[in-house]
Amino acid sequence: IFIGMLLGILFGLVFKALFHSTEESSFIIFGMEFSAYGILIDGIFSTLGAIFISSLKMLVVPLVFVSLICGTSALADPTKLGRLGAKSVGLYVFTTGIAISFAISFAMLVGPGRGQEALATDAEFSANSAPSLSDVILNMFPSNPINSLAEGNMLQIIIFAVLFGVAMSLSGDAGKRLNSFFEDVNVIIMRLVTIIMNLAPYGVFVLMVKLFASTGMETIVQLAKYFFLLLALLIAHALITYPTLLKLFTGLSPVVLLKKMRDAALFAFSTSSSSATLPVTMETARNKLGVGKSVTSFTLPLGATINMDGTAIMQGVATVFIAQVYGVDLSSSDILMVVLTATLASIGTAGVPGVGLIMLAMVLTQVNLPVEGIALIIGVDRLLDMTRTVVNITGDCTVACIVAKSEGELNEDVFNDPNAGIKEE
Ligand code: DAS
Repeated sequence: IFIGMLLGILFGLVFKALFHSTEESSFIIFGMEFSAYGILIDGIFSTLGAIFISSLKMLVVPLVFVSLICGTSALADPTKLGRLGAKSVGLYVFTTGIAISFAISFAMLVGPGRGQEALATDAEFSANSAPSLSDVILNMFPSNPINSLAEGNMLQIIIFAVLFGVAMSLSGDAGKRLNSFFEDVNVIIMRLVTIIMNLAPYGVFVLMVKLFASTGMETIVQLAKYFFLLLALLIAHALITYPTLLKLFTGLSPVVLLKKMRDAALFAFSTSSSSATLPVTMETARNKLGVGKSVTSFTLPLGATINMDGTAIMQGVATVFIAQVYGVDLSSSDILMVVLTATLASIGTAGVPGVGLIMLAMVLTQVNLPVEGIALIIGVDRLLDMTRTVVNITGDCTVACIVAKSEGELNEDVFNDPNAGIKEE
């Protein structure tokens, strides 16, 4: 994808240098005047780019609906939920809320997307009349879930999927049969995500050509600001927020936790998948951090599904960045909507590569921003995805330690033993 982006930028800049105005780019055939811009950039590249963006948007509703049902029905088992679940879910949502609030605040402060005149876009932006909080809450509950699915009303889809999943978990065998059906559908949808992500290098290439043939170097500067701001926020969340919470809630040494996370962090970085890293995360928590079995086997699988602070940080920064590039001022109710949508969205999506970007399409839709804005950042997303996956699992382990300590299920001798869990050579 990164190479697709570089080639697209290069081709776009060369095309802009050769035909910097549409006049130079025109030619006559059979007495008719044609423009290279018209045929190539506004025609072929624009159409192919739009097809790629639509294929990303196509996945959002089924991905959120099915993975949320799977996630909720597996977790909402009342025998399991109880105190342990309430503490885990509470801390996960709390850390995600901190993550996205910091992300949005710094993105609005630094303003990575401010600069050249705003990119033109054909998507009209309804000036968001600030709906009252009660309207926002009321509108979250679907009067007709089929309509919510058809319209892609994501907050309503999320609420319906969570309620449906809870009902399934309370419905004995019927719920179990339906859960295995949705698990199978989830596998197919994840396969679809992989197929679409395989098309990404080509999609990014055409999107970058179109973007850089019409803009130029300025956009690269904005992209660099976005990249480094997001990287800094991800690292800050992992090295400041989590250590502070660990110290505050347990008095344990954050340095020990981060050191023992090394193997799991490297695995998460290389796979970009919290789910794939889960076995390593659980082994680390159990054998190196001294987290008890019941906490390890409940809180960590829960975290791999519902706790994606790194992803929420990306969605906060990316939404503000795209709004700035398109010259849209996000109102306070928009900001609230982004926090709500990104926090709820991060609850249901499985930890696989690139899923955060597909969820971004949902957040952008929810605040009427053009999903095409994803084209701006998709080229640099892979490295950021690897980094935010590390943040996601670090959050999971931090919460697991806090919950274990509060349940008296943390073996501090193991936690403080530098050689704990190291396989005897
Ligand atoms: N790759 C996802 C994960 O596994 C994160 C993301 O896509 O944002 O956590």
